[in-house]
Amino acid sequence: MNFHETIAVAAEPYPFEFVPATCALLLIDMQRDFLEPGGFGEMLGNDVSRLRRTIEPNRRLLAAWRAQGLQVLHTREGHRPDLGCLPRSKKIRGRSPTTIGDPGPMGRILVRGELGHDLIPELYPLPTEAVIDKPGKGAFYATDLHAIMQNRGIRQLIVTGVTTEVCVNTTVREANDRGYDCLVPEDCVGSYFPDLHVAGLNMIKAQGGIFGWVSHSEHLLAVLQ
Ligand code: TIU
Repeated sequence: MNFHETIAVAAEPYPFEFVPATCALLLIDMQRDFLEPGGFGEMLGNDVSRLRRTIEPNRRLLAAWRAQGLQVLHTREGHRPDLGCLPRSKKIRGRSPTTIGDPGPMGRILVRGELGHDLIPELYPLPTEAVIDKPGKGAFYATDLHAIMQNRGIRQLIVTGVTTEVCVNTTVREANDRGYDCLVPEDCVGSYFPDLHVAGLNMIKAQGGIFGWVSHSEHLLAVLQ
């Protein structure tokens, strides 16, 4: 693979012009509390198997991506231990008896430094890969992701992770408004809600790719060699 050539990757609504040198793989919130049995997600009554099906495709894509020496970024949703970056609206929304910052099954829920907040071992970052701690759903809000991308010459993102219609969608929209091109491999993103997963992908690729492109990891693996 030539790092600087433009490679057409099969995608909807039309092929994605992949330039490896300027493209990063961005894994969104593959955290224990969202994915693992016994975590916060499951505690809220969600079926974590709907997210766990994304682990293996992400593992394969990440391995192929790393093997080519391409750039990788990870995000984690969570808050400072003092909860200074947790809006009251986010704390009380949902009226759950247990909310962000409270003791949960894997430490304080969505608090930085706690076990449940950490990334799952299957997709653990290498020391060279930036981990962006984000207080919101979008990876650009109140983070240095934009600066990191500018400093590293990143203009395209392959966005994977969870959940399709929440943090993945918000991040793709934020990236789009900043002038970045995003491709979402559908097997590498997941939602607790199948209908919202489909809707989330449709919203990205509708209207000629209004927010970006949707593809499958097999089309990326086919060119990562
Ligand atoms: N990462 C992410 O999507 N956080 C969420 O809160 N997702 C939900 O689906 N609630």
